[in-house]
Amino acid sequence: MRQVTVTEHLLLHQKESPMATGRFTSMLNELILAAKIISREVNKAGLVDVLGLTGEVNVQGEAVRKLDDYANDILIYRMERAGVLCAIASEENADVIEIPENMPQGDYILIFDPLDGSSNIDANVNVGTIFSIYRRKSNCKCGATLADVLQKGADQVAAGYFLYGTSTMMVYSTGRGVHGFTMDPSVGEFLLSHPDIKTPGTGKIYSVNEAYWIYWDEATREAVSYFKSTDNSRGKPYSQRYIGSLVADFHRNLLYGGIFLYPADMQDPKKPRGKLRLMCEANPLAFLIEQAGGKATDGEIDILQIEPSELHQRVPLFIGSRNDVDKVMEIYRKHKK
Ligand code: AHM
Ligand code: MG
Repeated sequence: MRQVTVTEHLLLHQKESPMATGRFTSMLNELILAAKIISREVNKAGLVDVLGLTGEVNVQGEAVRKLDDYANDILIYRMERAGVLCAIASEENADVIEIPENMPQGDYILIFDPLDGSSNIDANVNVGTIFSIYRRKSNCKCGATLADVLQKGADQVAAGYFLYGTSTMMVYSTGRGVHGFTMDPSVGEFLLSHPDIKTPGTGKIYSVNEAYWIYWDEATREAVSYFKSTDNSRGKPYSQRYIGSLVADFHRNLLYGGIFLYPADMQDPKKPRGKLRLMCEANPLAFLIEQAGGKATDGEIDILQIEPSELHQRVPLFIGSRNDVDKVMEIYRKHKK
């Protein structure tokens, strides 16, 4: 087998990087193992219904749980034992998860969305795990606090996602390009399949839940109209694609070029700042898109420059090909005047 595995890639590619420590590699390996377990369960998801195992207890006598809870539990269990973290934060947990006192601690902080798009699972639609890694800034050997976790996206040391789709993929960056790996199930390894991904400067796809048009402000409506009209830089409408799994919509647009929009739904009292979370969704994807030559903004400022004030804060998100994101920002600026 001559293909490059993730660990090999990390070691080769990051030789001069501070990330080339055994500790970072072992953290990533632990994350990969958790993702392989989640992938296995996601692949079995259809069988659960077919075989009628949806009762409280499955044939092994284990309780059948929702897959997003399962993914969350696996990630927490494995990662708190990795010996390199001082804190974990998950989309599914209200507060920062401390590393138990009897476990070895490190200075990395891991934030994740365990199963993004999980409402799509029963329809066999792609879902994924999104992750973001920081280093603790304070020197204290004590447990990390919320203040340690609330760092801006630009301070991430690595980010990525696992996509459970037609194949299982891992896409990650440590700030030296974006690299994609595809799982070869016959050997159980992620093999380098998409080295140094660059996203096109201008895309041909826009992805938004247009049903919320009624809730949008004029700037958002004008931005979406731009992508639908013939009066844009392409001289023809973009294609509209929306899966409803951020990680899958992002992955497709990363490869083909395009823009994903989840604006503030101004008129919807439930989503005045949109739906997506800064820390576990927007920041890691913004880190990746910038590394791939694209851009991410909340309409005004770069996502990576936003100082977080709470763990689960929501943020409007416009992310993708640089020229398309710039166009949205230009329209927003015009409307602010
Ligand atoms: P989730 O984290 O509860 O799965 O919600 C986030 C998901 C994203 O994956 C997706 O982009 C978005 O919700 C879709 O929301 P909507 O149905 O409002 O378009
Ligand atoms: Mg999500």
